[in-house]
Amino acid sequence: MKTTKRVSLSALIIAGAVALATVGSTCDTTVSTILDTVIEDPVLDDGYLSEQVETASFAMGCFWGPDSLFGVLPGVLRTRVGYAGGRSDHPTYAAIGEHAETVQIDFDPAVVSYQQLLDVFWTHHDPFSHPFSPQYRSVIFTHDEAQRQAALALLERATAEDGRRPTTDVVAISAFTRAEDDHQKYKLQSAVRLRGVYGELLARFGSFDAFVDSTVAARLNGYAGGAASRERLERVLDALGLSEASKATLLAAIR
Ligand code: MHO
Repeated sequence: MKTTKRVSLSALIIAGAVALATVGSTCDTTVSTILDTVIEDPVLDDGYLSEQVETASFAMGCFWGPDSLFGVLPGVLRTRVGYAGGRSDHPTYAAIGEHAETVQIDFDPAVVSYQQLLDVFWTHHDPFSHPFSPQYRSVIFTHDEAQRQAALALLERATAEDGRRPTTDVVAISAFTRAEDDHQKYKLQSAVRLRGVYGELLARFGSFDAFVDSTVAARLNGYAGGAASRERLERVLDALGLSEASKATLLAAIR
């Protein structure tokens, strides 16, 4: 009897530890918070030419979810995931060192502002958490002085409102090393039910790198990861230039 009790207690402890570890590195996301305010997406097809392109980089835990979260936003031109903020020269997933998993976003500031991206960053992770590994820490990597000021102002506001200081660092971006191919657009690449759609995009863009850099792939990776509603998918589906078969696959796979 005693033994049974002890076993179930340790089972509980293990289950708790696993649950905590999962929370700390969750690779999933939820619907992007600014989708209610930024609605029209002029950037849907890859022929869109923006007058300006700005780049933003955020670390906020496992990068698979953030890739979807930002990729689905109007005005986002391209996303890629990689490693930044550490000291080693050629980080890889297996030898990440002190680098943090980072999503990098090219966007048209006439459609979506840096401030809006910052808001999405802020509301989709816990900036007060102490991650169990530097790989999953919270960092705003800034690309210029205006971004730095916006990031510092956000931290100041958050500290004043919450009373605690966020663990988020603000660091000028230096090297960014793109992660291995199998981490790029992970939600789209790994969805068994979307195999056909992924294949169609690879064929359309002709190379894996062109696929990664494509706006349509960024959006579809967003829908595959649950970063926007099904209703929104229905609204934009015809603008993505997909075959009827791929459209049907998407509608069947994404709820
Ligand atoms: N716990 C996750 C981490 C992946 S991630 C890109 C997994 O291995 O499934 O850090």
